[in-house]
Amino acid sequence: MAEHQKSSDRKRSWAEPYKIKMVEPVRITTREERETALSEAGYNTFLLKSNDVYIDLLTDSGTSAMSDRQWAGMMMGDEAYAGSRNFYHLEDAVRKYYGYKHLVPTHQGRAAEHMISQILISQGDIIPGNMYFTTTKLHQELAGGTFVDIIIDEAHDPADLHSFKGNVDLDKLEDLITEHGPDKIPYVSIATTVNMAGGQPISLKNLKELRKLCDHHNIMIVHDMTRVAENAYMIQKNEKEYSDWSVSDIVVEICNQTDAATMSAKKDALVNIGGFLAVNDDEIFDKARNMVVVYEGLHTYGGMAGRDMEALAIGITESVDYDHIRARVGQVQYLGEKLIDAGIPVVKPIGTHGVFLDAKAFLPHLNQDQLPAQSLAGAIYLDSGVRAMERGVVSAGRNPETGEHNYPKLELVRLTIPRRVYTQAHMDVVAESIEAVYANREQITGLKFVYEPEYLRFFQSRFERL
Ligand code: P71
Repeated sequence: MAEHQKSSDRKRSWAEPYKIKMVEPVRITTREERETALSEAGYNTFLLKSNDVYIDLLTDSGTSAMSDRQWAGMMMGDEAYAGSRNFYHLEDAVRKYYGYKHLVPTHQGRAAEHMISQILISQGDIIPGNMYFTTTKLHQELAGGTFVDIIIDEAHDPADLHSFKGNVDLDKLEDLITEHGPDKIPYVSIATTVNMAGGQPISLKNLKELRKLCDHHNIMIVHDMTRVAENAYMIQKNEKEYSDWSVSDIVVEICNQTDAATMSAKKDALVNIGGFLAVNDDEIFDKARNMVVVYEGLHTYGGMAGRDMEALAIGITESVDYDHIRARVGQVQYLGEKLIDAGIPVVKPIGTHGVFLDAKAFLPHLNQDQLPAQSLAGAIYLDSGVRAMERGVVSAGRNPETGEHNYPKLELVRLTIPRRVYTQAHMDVVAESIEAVYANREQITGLKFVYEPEYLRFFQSRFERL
Protein backbone atom coordinates (compact mmCIF):
# COMPACT_ATOMS: atom_id res chain seq x y z
CA MET A 1 0.00 0.00 0.00
CA ALA A 2 1.30 3.46 -0.84
CA GLU A 3 2.20 5.64 2.14
CA HIS A 4 -0.36 8.30 1.34
CA GLN A 5 -3.12 5.69 1.20
CA LYS A 6 -2.14 4.53 4.65
CA SER A 7 -2.19 8.08 5.98
CA SER A 8 -5.76 8.57 4.75
CA ASP A 9 -7.10 6.29 7.51
CA ARG A 10 -6.35 8.96 10.11
CA LYS A 11 -9.40 8.35 12.28
CA ARG A 12 -8.26 4.81 13.21
CA SER A 13 -5.98 4.20 16.19
CA TRP A 14 -2.39 3.32 15.51
CA ALA A 15 -0.15 1.20 17.68
CA GLU A 16 3.60 0.87 17.83
CA PRO A 17 4.89 -1.03 14.75
CA TYR A 18 7.03 -3.32 16.93
CA LYS A 19 6.72 -5.59 19.93
CA ILE A 20 8.94 -5.66 23.00
CA LYS A 21 11.53 -8.42 23.34
CA MET A 22 13.78 -7.12 26.12
CA VAL A 23 12.91 -4.88 29.06
CA GLU A 24 14.91 -2.56 31.29
CA PRO A 25 13.43 -2.00 34.76
CA VAL A 26 13.02 1.59 35.92
CA ARG A 27 12.98 2.74 39.53
CA ILE A 28 10.01 4.46 41.11
CA THR A 29 11.20 6.79 43.88
CA THR A 30 9.47 8.54 46.76
CA ARG A 31 8.99 12.30 46.90
CA GLU A 32 11.49 12.44 49.76
CA GLU A 33 14.14 10.63 47.70
CA ARG A 34 13.52 13.01 44.82
CA GLU A 35 13.87 16.08 47.09
CA THR A 36 17.30 14.83 48.16
CA ALA A 37 18.34 13.90 44.61
CA LEU A 38 17.32 17.24 43.13
CA SER A 39 18.99 19.28 45.82
CA GLU A 40 22.19 17.23 45.43
CA ALA A 41 21.96 17.91 41.68
CA GLY A 42 21.90 21.67 42.27
CA TYR A 43 18.36 21.84 40.81
CA ASN A 44 19.79 20.98 37.40
CA THR A 45 18.14 17.95 35.76
CA PHE A 46 21.37 17.31 33.80
CA LEU A 47 23.09 16.58 37.12
CA LEU A 48 20.58 13.97 38.32
CA LYS A 49 21.64 10.33 38.34
CA SER A 50 19.56 8.39 35.86
CA ASN A 51 18.94 5.80 38.60
CA ASP A 52 16.86 8.44 40.37
CA VAL A 53 14.71 9.07 37.28
CA TYR A 54 11.44 7.24 36.54
CA ILE A 55 10.56 8.38 33.01
CA ASP A 56 13.49 10.05 31.32
CA LEU A 57 12.39 12.75 28.89
CA LEU A 58 15.61 14.75 29.14
CA THR A 59 16.46 14.10 25.53
CA ASP A 60 15.83 11.97 22.46
CA SER A 61 19.57 11.97 21.84
CA GLY A 62 21.24 8.57 22.01
CA THR A 63 18.30 7.23 24.01
CA SER A 64 16.54 5.23 21.28
CA ALA A 65 15.89 1.50 21.50
CA MET A 66 17.75 -0.26 18.70
CA SER A 67 16.00 -2.93 16.66
CA ASP A 68 16.92 -6.62 16.56
CA ARG A 69 18.39 -5.97 13.10
CA GLN A 70 20.60 -3.22 14.49
CA TRP A 71 21.79 -5.44 17.34
CA ALA A 72 22.52 -8.19 14.81
CA GLY A 73 24.50 -5.60 12.86
CA MET A 74 26.54 -4.85 15.99
CA MET A 75 27.73 -8.46 15.91
CA MET A 76 28.99 -7.90 12.37
CA GLY A 77 31.36 -5.11 13.40
CA ASP A 78 34.61 -5.07 11.46
CA GLU A 79 36.96 -3.42 13.93
CA ALA A 80 39.80 -2.92 11.48
CA TYR A 81 41.60 0.36 12.08
CA ALA A 82 41.42 1.22 8.40
CA GLY A 83 38.86 0.45 5.72
CA SER A 84 36.25 -1.31 7.90
CA ARG A 85 33.50 -2.83 5.76
CA ASN A 86 30.94 -1.15 8.06
CA PHE A 87 32.24 2.22 6.89
CA TYR A 88 31.39 1.29 3.31
CA HIS A 89 27.91 0.17 4.35
CA LEU A 90 27.43 3.50 6.07
CA GLU A 91 28.76 5.40 3.07
CA ASP A 92 26.28 3.52 0.83
CA ALA A 93 23.40 4.35 3.20
CA VAL A 94 24.31 8.05 3.33
CA ARG A 95 24.47 8.19 -0.47
CA LYS A 96 21.27 6.23 -1.01
CA TYR A 97 19.02 7.69 1.68
CA TYR A 98 20.39 11.24 1.87
CA GLY A 99 22.05 11.78 -1.50
CA TYR A 100 25.29 13.36 -0.31
CA LYS A 101 28.47 12.40 -2.13
CA HIS A 102 31.13 12.22 0.58
CA LEU A 103 31.00 10.96 4.16
CA VAL A 104 33.27 11.78 7.10
CA PRO A 105 32.16 9.84 10.21
CA THR A 106 32.41 11.49 13.65
CA HIS A 107 31.63 10.39 17.19
CA GLN A 108 28.55 12.65 17.27
CA GLY A 109 27.01 15.79 15.76
CA ARG A 110 29.06 18.51 17.40
CA ALA A 111 32.32 17.08 16.02
CA ALA A 112 30.93 17.55 12.51
CA GLU A 113 29.82 21.07 13.45
CA HIS A 114 33.33 21.81 14.68
CA MET A 115 34.92 20.70 11.41
CA ILE A 116 32.56 22.46 9.00
CA SER A 117 32.75 25.66 11.09
CA GLN A 118 36.57 25.62 11.10
CA ILE A 119 36.72 24.89 7.38
CA LEU A 120 34.18 27.44 6.12
CA ILE A 121 34.09 30.33 8.63
CA SER A 122 36.61 33.19 8.77
CA GLN A 123 36.94 35.80 11.53
CA GLY A 124 34.13 38.34 11.27
CA ASP A 125 31.80 36.20 9.15
CA ILE A 126 28.03 36.14 9.59
CA ILE A 127 26.16 32.83 9.70
CA PRO A 128 22.40 33.20 9.28
CA GLY A 129 20.23 30.30 10.38
CA ASN A 130 16.70 29.14 11.20
CA MET A 131 17.11 29.68 14.96
CA TYR A 132 20.22 28.82 16.92
CA PHE A 133 21.14 25.47 18.37
CA THR A 134 23.52 25.58 21.35
CA THR A 135 26.43 23.50 20.01
CA THR A 136 26.04 24.70 16.41
CA LYS A 137 26.20 28.36 17.40
CA LEU A 138 29.10 27.80 19.79
CA HIS A 139 31.23 26.19 17.07
CA GLN A 140 30.38 29.01 14.68
CA GLU A 141 31.50 31.53 17.32
CA LEU A 142 34.67 29.60 18.16
CA ALA A 143 35.55 29.76 14.44
CA GLY A 144 35.21 33.57 14.51
CA GLY A 145 31.66 33.88 13.18
CA THR A 146 28.48 35.47 14.48
CA PHE A 147 25.19 33.62 14.25
CA VAL A 148 22.14 35.66 13.17
CA ASP A 149 18.62 34.26 13.54
CA ILE A 150 16.58 34.57 10.33
CA ILE A 151 13.70 32.27 11.20
CA ILE A 152 10.17 33.61 10.59
CA ASP A 153 8.74 35.67 13.49
CA GLU A 154 5.97 33.12 14.03
CA ALA A 155 8.59 30.69 15.38
CA HIS A 156 9.12 32.93 18.41
CA ASP A 157 5.43 32.87 19.35
CA PRO A 158 4.45 29.65 21.18
CA ALA A 159 0.76 30.16 20.33
CA ASP A 160 1.13 30.74 16.58
CA LEU A 161 -0.25 27.81 14.59
CA HIS A 162 1.92 28.14 11.45
CA SER A 163 2.54 24.59 10.11
CA PHE A 164 6.16 25.35 9.16
CA LYS A 165 7.60 27.43 11.96
CA GLY A 166 11.07 26.32 10.87
CA ASN A 167 10.84 28.44 7.73
CA VAL A 168 13.40 31.09 6.89
CA ASP A 169 12.29 34.71 6.53
CA LEU A 170 13.88 35.42 3.14
CA ASP A 171 13.55 39.19 3.63
CA LYS A 172 15.64 38.96 6.79
CA LEU A 173 18.29 37.08 4.80
CA GLU A 174 18.25 39.59 1.94
CA ASP A 175 18.67 42.44 4.42
CA LEU A 176 21.70 40.68 5.93
CA ILE A 177 23.23 40.12 2.50
CA THR A 178 22.71 43.81 1.64
CA GLU A 179 24.17 44.92 4.98
CA HIS A 180 27.27 42.70 5.08
CA GLY A 181 27.76 41.58 1.47
CA PRO A 182 27.56 37.93 0.32
CA ASP A 183 31.31 37.45 0.83
CA LYS A 184 30.88 37.77 4.60
CA ILE A 185 28.29 34.97 4.61
CA PRO A 186 29.99 31.62 3.98
CA TYR A 187 26.79 29.66 4.37
CA VAL A 188 23.26 29.60 5.69
CA SER A 189 22.76 27.14 8.54
CA ILE A 190 19.49 25.22 8.14
CA ALA A 191 18.13 22.71 10.64
CA THR A 192 15.47 20.07 9.94
CA THR A 193 13.50 20.19 12.29
CA VAL A 194 14.23 23.24 14.46
CA ASN A 195 14.91 21.96 17.94
CA MET A 196 14.81 25.22 19.95
CA ALA A 197 11.61 26.37 18.24
CA GLY A 198 9.84 23.30 19.59
CA GLY A 199 10.75 20.69 16.98
CA GLN A 200 9.21 22.67 14.13
CA PRO A 201 9.66 21.70 10.46
CA ILE A 202 10.74 23.77 7.46
CA SER A 203 8.73 23.40 4.23
CA LEU A 204 10.25 22.28 0.96
CA LYS A 205 8.72 25.34 -0.72
CA ASN A 206 10.65 27.62 1.63
CA LEU A 207 13.83 25.57 1.32
CA LYS A 208 13.64 25.72 -2.48
CA GLU A 209 13.17 29.49 -2.41
CA LEU A 210 16.13 29.75 -0.07
CA ARG A 211 18.20 27.64 -2.48
CA LYS A 212 17.38 30.05 -5.30
CA LEU A 213 18.36 33.08 -3.26
CA CYS A 214 21.60 31.44 -2.10
CA ASP A 215 22.48 30.38 -5.66
CA HIS A 216 21.97 33.96 -6.80
CA HIS A 217 24.52 35.17 -4.24
CA ASN A 218 26.77 32.14 -4.39
CA ILE A 219 26.18 31.23 -0.72
CA MET A 220 26.24 27.62 0.46
CA ILE A 221 23.60 25.90 2.59
CA VAL A 222 24.80 23.67 5.43
CA HIS A 223 22.08 21.34 6.66
CA ASP A 224 21.78 20.21 10.27
CA MET A 225 19.98 16.99 9.34
CA THR A 226 19.65 15.63 12.86
CA ARG A 227 15.86 15.16 12.57
CA VAL A 228 15.38 15.22 8.80
CA ALA A 229 13.05 12.19 8.63
CA GLU A 230 10.72 13.80 11.17
CA ASN A 231 10.75 16.98 9.11
CA ALA A 232 10.01 14.99 5.94
CA TYR A 233 7.05 13.30 7.62
CA MET A 234 5.57 16.71 8.51
CA ILE A 235 6.04 17.81 4.89
CA GLN A 236 4.19 14.72 3.69
CA LYS A 237 1.40 15.48 6.15
CA ASN A 238 1.05 19.23 5.70
CA GLU A 239 2.60 20.36 2.40
CA LYS A 240 0.02 19.45 -0.23
CA GLU A 241 2.42 19.19 -3.14
CA TYR A 242 4.26 16.34 -1.42
CA SER A 243 1.37 14.41 0.10
CA ASP A 244 1.84 11.47 -2.25
CA TRP A 245 5.63 11.39 -2.00
CA SER A 246 7.26 8.80 0.26
CA VAL A 247 9.01 10.08 3.38
CA SER A 248 12.21 8.61 1.98
CA ASP A 249 11.93 10.58 -1.28
CA ILE A 250 11.15 13.77 0.62
CA VAL A 251 14.29 13.26 2.74
CA VAL A 252 16.42 13.07 -0.42
CA GLU A 253 14.66 16.09 -1.90
CA ILE A 254 15.46 18.11 1.26
CA CYS A 255 19.11 17.04 1.20
CA ASN A 256 19.33 17.86 -2.53
CA GLN A 257 18.66 21.53 -1.74
CA THR A 258 21.77 21.73 0.44
CA ASP A 259 25.53 21.51 -0.05
CA ALA A 260 26.72 19.81 3.11
CA ALA A 261 25.24 18.31 6.26
CA THR A 262 26.11 17.71 9.87
CA MET A 263 24.37 14.79 11.51
CA SER A 264 23.88 13.80 15.10
CA ALA A 265 22.89 10.21 14.34
CA LYS A 266 21.80 9.80 17.96
CA LYS A 267 18.34 11.12 17.07
CA ASP A 268 16.59 10.27 13.77
CA ALA A 269 19.00 7.51 12.89
CA LEU A 270 18.26 5.40 15.97
CA VAL A 271 21.71 4.78 17.41
CA ASN A 272 23.12 5.42 20.86
CA ILE A 273 26.27 7.10 19.55
CA GLY A 274 27.46 8.41 16.20
CA GLY A 275 27.36 11.20 13.68
CA PHE A 276 28.93 12.45 10.50
CA LEU A 277 29.72 15.28 8.17
CA ALA A 278 28.48 14.79 4.61
CA VAL A 279 29.54 17.08 1.76
CA ASN A 280 29.23 17.26 -2.00
CA ASP A 281 32.24 19.48 -2.71
CA ASP A 282 35.51 17.55 -3.30
CA GLU A 283 37.78 20.23 -1.85
CA ILE A 284 35.80 20.65 1.37
CA PHE A 285 35.75 16.87 1.67
CA ASP A 286 39.54 16.73 1.36
CA LYS A 287 39.92 19.28 4.15
CA ALA A 288 37.43 17.52 6.42
CA ARG A 289 38.96 14.11 5.78
CA ASN A 290 42.30 15.51 6.84
CA MET A 291 40.92 17.36 9.84
CA VAL A 292 39.04 14.33 11.19
CA VAL A 293 42.32 12.48 11.83
CA VAL A 294 43.38 15.30 14.17
CA TYR A 295 40.25 15.36 16.31
CA GLU A 296 38.34 12.10 15.89
CA GLY A 297 40.19 9.23 14.24
CA LEU A 298 40.96 7.82 10.81
CA HIS A 299 38.53 8.90 8.07
CA THR A 300 37.00 5.43 7.80
CA TYR A 301 35.78 5.42 11.39
CA GLY A 302 35.82 8.98 12.76
CA GLY A 303 34.91 8.48 16.40
CA MET A 304 32.94 5.29 15.87
CA ALA A 305 33.60 1.59 16.31
CA GLY A 306 32.88 -0.59 13.28
CA ARG A 307 29.82 -2.04 15.03
CA ASP A 308 28.47 1.46 15.68
CA MET A 309 28.75 2.29 11.97
CA GLU A 310 26.85 -0.89 11.08
CA ALA A 311 24.05 -0.12 13.55
CA LEU A 312 23.88 3.38 12.09
CA ALA A 313 23.71 2.18 8.48
CA ILE A 314 20.74 -0.01 9.45
CA GLY A 315 19.20 2.73 11.63
CA ILE A 316 19.16 5.11 8.66
CA THR A 317 17.07 2.65 6.64
CA GLU A 318 14.65 2.21 9.55
CA SER A 319 14.37 5.96 10.19
CA VAL A 320 12.65 6.64 6.86
CA ASP A 321 10.23 3.72 7.15
CA TYR A 322 6.71 5.14 7.08
CA ASP A 323 5.23 2.98 9.86
CA HIS A 324 8.14 3.87 12.12
CA ILE A 325 8.08 7.60 11.58
CA ARG A 326 4.31 7.84 11.80
CA ALA A 327 4.29 6.08 15.18
CA ARG A 328 7.28 8.05 16.42
CA VAL A 329 5.78 11.45 15.66
CA GLY A 330 2.33 10.09 16.55
CA GLN A 331 3.45 9.33 20.11
CA VAL A 332 4.75 12.87 20.55
CA GLN A 333 1.48 14.26 19.17
CA TYR A 334 -0.49 12.00 21.53
CA LEU A 335 1.19 13.49 24.58
CA GLY A 336 0.88 17.00 23.15
CA GLU A 337 -2.85 16.69 22.44
CA LYS A 338 -3.44 15.38 25.95
CA LEU A 339 -1.73 18.41 27.46
CA ILE A 340 -3.56 20.81 25.16
CA ASP A 341 -6.88 19.21 26.15
CA ALA A 342 -5.95 19.75 29.81
CA GLY A 343 -5.34 23.45 29.16
CA ILE A 344 -1.57 23.31 29.73
CA PRO A 345 0.34 26.06 27.87
CA VAL A 346 2.54 24.32 25.28
CA VAL A 347 4.25 25.36 22.05
CA LYS A 348 1.84 24.83 19.17
CA PRO A 349 1.66 23.12 16.81
CA ILE A 350 3.13 20.13 18.63
CA GLY A 351 6.60 19.40 17.25
CA THR A 352 8.10 16.09 16.23
CA HIS A 353 10.53 15.07 18.98
CA GLY A 354 8.99 16.46 22.11
CA VAL A 355 6.34 18.58 23.75
CA PHE A 356 7.58 21.99 24.86
CA LEU A 357 5.91 23.60 27.87
CA ASP A 358 5.66 27.39 27.73
CA ALA A 359 7.21 28.22 31.12
CA LYS A 360 6.43 31.94 30.86
CA ALA A 361 2.71 31.19 30.57
CA PHE A 362 2.92 28.30 33.06
CA LEU A 363 4.62 30.42 35.75
CA PRO A 364 3.58 34.03 35.05
CA HIS A 365 4.57 35.01 38.61
CA LEU A 366 8.28 34.43 37.81
CA ASN A 367 10.34 36.81 35.66
CA GLN A 368 13.04 35.46 33.36
CA ASP A 369 15.83 36.26 35.84
CA GLN A 370 14.17 33.83 38.23
CA LEU A 371 14.72 31.06 35.66
CA PRO A 372 11.15 29.84 35.21
CA ALA A 373 11.90 26.93 32.87
CA GLN A 374 14.68 25.61 35.12
CA SER A 375 12.32 25.88 38.11
CA LEU A 376 9.52 24.12 36.26
CA ALA A 377 11.75 21.22 35.20
CA GLY A 378 12.66 20.76 38.87
CA ALA A 379 9.02 20.87 39.98
CA ILE A 380 8.04 18.18 37.46
CA TYR A 381 10.84 15.92 38.66
CA LEU A 382 9.75 16.39 42.27
CA ASP A 383 6.15 15.51 41.42
CA SER A 384 6.73 12.26 39.54
CA GLY A 385 10.38 11.51 38.78
CA VAL A 386 9.85 12.57 35.15
CA ARG A 387 13.01 14.27 33.91
CA ALA A 388 12.67 17.17 31.45
CA MET A 389 15.13 19.74 30.06
CA GLU A 390 15.30 23.51 30.42
CA ARG A 391 15.32 25.34 27.08
CA GLY A 392 15.17 28.97 28.13
CA VAL A 393 17.43 31.66 29.53
CA VAL A 394 19.85 29.16 31.08
CA SER A 395 20.31 27.38 27.72
CA ALA A 396 20.65 30.70 25.87
CA GLY A 397 23.84 31.58 27.80
CA ARG A 398 25.48 35.00 27.84
CA ASN A 399 26.25 37.54 25.15
CA PRO A 400 29.99 37.04 24.51
CA GLU A 401 30.54 40.83 24.24
CA THR A 402 28.47 42.27 27.09
CA GLY A 403 28.50 39.25 29.42
CA GLU A 404 24.76 39.74 30.06
CA HIS A 405 22.26 36.86 29.94
CA ASN A 406 20.68 36.33 26.54
CA TYR A 407 16.92 36.54 27.09
CA PRO A 408 15.23 34.28 24.52
CA LYS A 409 11.58 34.93 23.71
CA LEU A 410 10.92 31.23 24.21
CA GLU A 411 11.30 30.10 27.82
CA LEU A 412 10.54 26.39 27.50
CA VAL A 413 10.69 23.04 29.24
CA ARG A 414 11.14 20.18 26.81
CA LEU A 415 9.52 16.80 27.38
CA THR A 416 11.56 14.88 24.84
CA ILE A 417 10.41 11.45 23.74
CA PRO A 418 13.06 8.79 23.10
CA ARG A 419 12.31 6.64 20.05
CA ARG A 420 10.71 3.21 20.56
CA VAL A 421 11.35 3.31 24.34
CA TYR A 422 8.17 4.28 26.20
CA THR A 423 4.56 3.15 25.83
CA GLN A 424 1.35 5.11 25.68
CA ALA A 425 0.84 4.37 29.40
CA HIS A 426 4.09 6.22 30.15
CA MET A 427 2.73 9.18 28.19
CA ASP A 428 -0.44 9.12 30.32
CA VAL A 429 1.62 9.17 33.53
CA VAL A 430 3.62 12.13 32.21
CA ALA A 431 0.47 14.06 31.27
CA GLU A 432 -1.06 13.48 34.72
CA SER A 433 2.10 14.72 36.40
CA ILE A 434 2.18 17.91 34.33
CA GLU A 435 -1.49 18.50 35.17
CA ALA A 436 -0.77 18.06 38.88
CA VAL A 437 2.15 20.50 38.74
CA TYR A 438 -0.02 22.98 36.82
CA ALA A 439 -2.72 22.81 39.47
CA ASN A 440 -0.15 23.83 42.11
CA ARG A 441 1.88 26.18 39.92
CA GLU A 442 1.58 29.19 42.26
CA GLN A 443 3.73 27.42 44.85
CA ILE A 444 6.69 27.07 42.48
CA THR A 445 9.49 29.48 43.38
CA GLY A 446 12.35 30.72 41.21
CA LEU A 447 16.04 29.78 41.20
CA LYS A 448 19.37 31.60 41.13
CA PHE A 449 22.76 30.53 39.79
CA VAL A 450 25.33 29.46 42.39
CA TYR A 451 27.80 27.98 39.88
CA GLU A 452 28.12 28.70 36.17
CA PRO A 453 30.74 27.19 33.83
CA GLU A 454 32.08 29.07 30.79
CA TYR A 455 30.73 26.94 27.93
CA LEU A 456 27.23 25.47 27.41
CA ARG A 457 26.37 26.42 30.96
CA PHE A 458 23.05 24.55 31.09
CA PHE A 459 24.86 21.21 31.34
CA GLN A 460 26.74 21.87 34.56
CA SER A 461 25.34 24.97 36.29
CA ARG A 462 24.09 24.67 39.84
CA PHE A 463 21.20 26.59 41.35
CA GLU A 464 19.56 27.40 44.67
CA ARG A 465 15.94 28.14 45.46
CA LEU A 466 15.12 31.83 45.87
C1 P71 B 1 19.22 17.33 22.32
C2 P71 B 1 20.59 17.29 21.80
C3 P71 B 1 21.71 16.91 22.74
C4 P71 B 1 22.06 18.17 23.43
C5 P71 B 1 23.09 18.95 22.94
C6 P71 B 1 23.35 20.16 23.54
C7 P71 B 1 22.56 20.59 24.59
C8 P71 B 1 21.57 19.80 25.10
C9 P71 B 1 21.32 18.58 24.50
C10 P71 B 1 21.88 17.75 19.85
C11 P71 B 1 21.92 18.39 18.60
C12 P71 B 1 20.72 18.86 17.95
C13 P71 B 1 20.80 19.54 16.76
C14 P71 B 1 19.59 20.06 16.10
C15 P71 B 1 23.17 19.30 16.77
C16 P71 B 1 23.15 18.62 17.96
C17 P71 B 1 24.45 18.18 18.55
N1 P71 B 1 20.77 17.69 20.57
N2 P71 B 1 22.01 19.75 16.20
O1 P71 B 1 18.34 17.85 21.60
O2 P71 B 1 19.52 18.65 18.50
O3 P71 B 1 24.60 16.83 18.35
O4 P71 B 1 24.69 15.95 20.69
O5 P71 B 1 25.39 14.56 18.74
O6 P71 B 1 26.81 16.42 19.47
O7 P71 B 1 18.98 16.84 23.42
P1 P71 B 1 25.42 15.89 19.37
